[in-house]
Amino acid sequence: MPPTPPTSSANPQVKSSRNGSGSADLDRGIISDDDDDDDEDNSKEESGVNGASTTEKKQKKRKRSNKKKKKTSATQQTTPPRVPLSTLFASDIYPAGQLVPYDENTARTTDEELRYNSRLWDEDFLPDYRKAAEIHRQVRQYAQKELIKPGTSLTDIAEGIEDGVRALSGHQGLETGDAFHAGMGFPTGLCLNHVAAHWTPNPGAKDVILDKNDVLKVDFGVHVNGRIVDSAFTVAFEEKYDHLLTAVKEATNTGIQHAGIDARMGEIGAAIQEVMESYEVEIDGKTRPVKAIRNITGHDILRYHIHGSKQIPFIKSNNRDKMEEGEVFAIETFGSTGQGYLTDDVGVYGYGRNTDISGANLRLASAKSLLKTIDSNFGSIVFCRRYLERLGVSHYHLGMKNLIDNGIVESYAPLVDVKGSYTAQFEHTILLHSGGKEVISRGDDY
Ligand SMILES: [Co+2]
Repeated sequence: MPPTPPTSSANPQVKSSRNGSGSADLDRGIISDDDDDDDEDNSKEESGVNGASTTEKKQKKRKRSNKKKKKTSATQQTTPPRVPLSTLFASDIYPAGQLVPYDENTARTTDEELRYNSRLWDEDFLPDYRKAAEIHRQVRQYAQKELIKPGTSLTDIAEGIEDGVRALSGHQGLETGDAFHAGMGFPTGLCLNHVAAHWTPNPGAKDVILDKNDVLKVDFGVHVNGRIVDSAFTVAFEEKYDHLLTAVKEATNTGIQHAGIDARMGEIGAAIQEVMESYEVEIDGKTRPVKAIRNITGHDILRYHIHGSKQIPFIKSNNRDKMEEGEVFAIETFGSTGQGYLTDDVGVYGYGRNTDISGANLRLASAKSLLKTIDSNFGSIVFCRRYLERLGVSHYHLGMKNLIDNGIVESYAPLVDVKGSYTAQFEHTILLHSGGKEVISRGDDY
């Protein structure tokens, strides 16, 4: 999910909790260079590769989660995915993402044990992040195989993804405060063709049916204790879009490759743009260059906040901000056959609470009660109308308008290039360890 074009909601808040020693997580770290851990989850688990040296701390943790597990003996994920990850991974050890050492000159340590961790993270940081990423992989791979087909409605795809995420995270989010433990990190984005970002089905609107000529961007987030994994992919059924998808996938991987401690945003953007714009596509007899979209960016991710204040452009710029150890980034790129510039469309994607502004001065009763619902169920997590309605909230439009007018809630509009154009997106979340980066959302699909 990209930030909205004019740098909005600059409310970076607290950076994740930064107490505790970094080494407590080491025993969970799976030090391997495997690209795709997905297929090996169970075998790793059984052979104990990950759990060799367990600390006292972790044993305590296991006791807590074992209670749940004994109720079921399932060891395999179901279709549709409904088995909580805490059941599938009996010791609460989740697979690491793709681990990539930094270039020698930026490496802060040569100690393997310290390399894939950071003293800036608390002991739950990595396990929570790896769990969220595994939920993302399992749900998206189910969606790719079973859900995303021509003739399916976008509502069915969105709900299929969201039902999967909530089941695997073990939190339906229906009771007050439950969604803060784990669940959706932001509303499922399902954007067709010239719609690049920030579109999700709304209740009461005419449903949209996926067509075989469509280019669909699927962008969803999973969080565990506020650690948000933000990852997206693009699906097309017709061969004519292959170059567009390849250009964007390679551009995103280039961004990931250039990311690291002290890497500068403008330089990463330049590398992304060069790869992206080396492609052209022929669609229905017309050849068009692939343009890197220039007015949205990748971004850092803070705890419970999908957007921090750092931006990673897809184009060359003089942005000299640097990446730092311990930070989390959504590395995403968008390519387009259109103008490469996005504008707001009509409609609403979702809403985000501006946690800097209090609702103490609100006068309208419907706004006050809606804000209470928002603060007790979403906090700073971006949500959409479908999420309000599944909580039984209705007649919220007037109250919402009042919250928006007072700057307490921000609403997000769909972002579109020109009609008739096609846009594509790929996105991964990366963690900057002290001696290497972890592409936490990497899978064997992308
Ligand atoms: Co994003």
